[in-house]
Amino acid sequence: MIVALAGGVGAARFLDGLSLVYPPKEICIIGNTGDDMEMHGLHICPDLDTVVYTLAGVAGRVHGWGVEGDSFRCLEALGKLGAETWFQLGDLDLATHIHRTARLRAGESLSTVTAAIARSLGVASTLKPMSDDAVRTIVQTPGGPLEFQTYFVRRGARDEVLGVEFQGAGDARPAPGVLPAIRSASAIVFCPSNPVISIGPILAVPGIRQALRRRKCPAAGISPIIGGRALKGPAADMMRSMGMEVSALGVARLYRGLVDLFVLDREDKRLAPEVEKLGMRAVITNTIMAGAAEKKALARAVLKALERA
Ligand code: FO1
Repeated sequence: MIVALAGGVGAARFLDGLSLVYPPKEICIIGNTGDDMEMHGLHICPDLDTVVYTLAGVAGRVHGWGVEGDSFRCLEALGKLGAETWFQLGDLDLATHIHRTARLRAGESLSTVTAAIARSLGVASTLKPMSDDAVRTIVQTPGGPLEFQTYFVRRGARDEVLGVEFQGAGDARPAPGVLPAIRSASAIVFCPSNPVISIGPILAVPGIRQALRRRKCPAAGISPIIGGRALKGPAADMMRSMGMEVSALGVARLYRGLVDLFVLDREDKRLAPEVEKLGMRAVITNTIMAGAAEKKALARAVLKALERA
């Protein structure tokens, strides 16, 4: 079983490619829930949903999140009622949030509900939230603390980031099956996700970082930063604001001791010697997933490198 640590869109694209070249049933995805939120009384899990929709083949094509071709009539109606509309929740997407919220309120755990939603949409891989307990990514800015989606979507990631806190992480327990999956994995992959706010919350859940450090199988990290830029999301701005080097090397430093291989784009091949000094083998390949062919090629390159590790 390959265990993949995943954030949102970048991870989902990689996992889509991986599922095309590796048996999906043999993939266990541990998803970030730090950017979950409550809105309109609903429990929204953007990263888990992005992974599910992508693997189910229904994700929005332009942004990578939400449901392709979704309409926004409910949101329009909510706006007329004076409710907040800055977070684009489509009508079909809302069905997921309504269903999840109802089941959580009835007492089911987030991992049970997540598995059921993934199964209902035809996803063959196992998808687990990092924890069933609430962990919330809080971004510290000069104007005060902001919930992640407020920082990212509502305020357009324009605030300086002084720090990031994963509220509740200290008391959170890994979701059932997360630690056993890591312990019995044949390989571990850190998907090309934001290392600070997508992978960071997963590593902050007590026990997960330790289990990864004690792994008995090879682990690979994939850089979401190419040529000093993030293809998607606020990773580059956040890393810069927090005084980290905005480069694949900066990401590799965050994964020191947790991975044996680090995959970086051809554009960054000059960083390979520095990456290797961190005690991980640098694997250079094209990491831009423009289409199915590139996604599959990246997944194959990662699998090949893991086999050799
Ligand atoms: N991202 C945006 O930039 N704007 C949105 O309005 C938005 C809505 C949204 C709805 C459902 C969902 O699952 C994801 C959504 N995202 C939106 C993406 C999300 O904010 C981020 O990409 C992740 O949280 C970071 O991984």
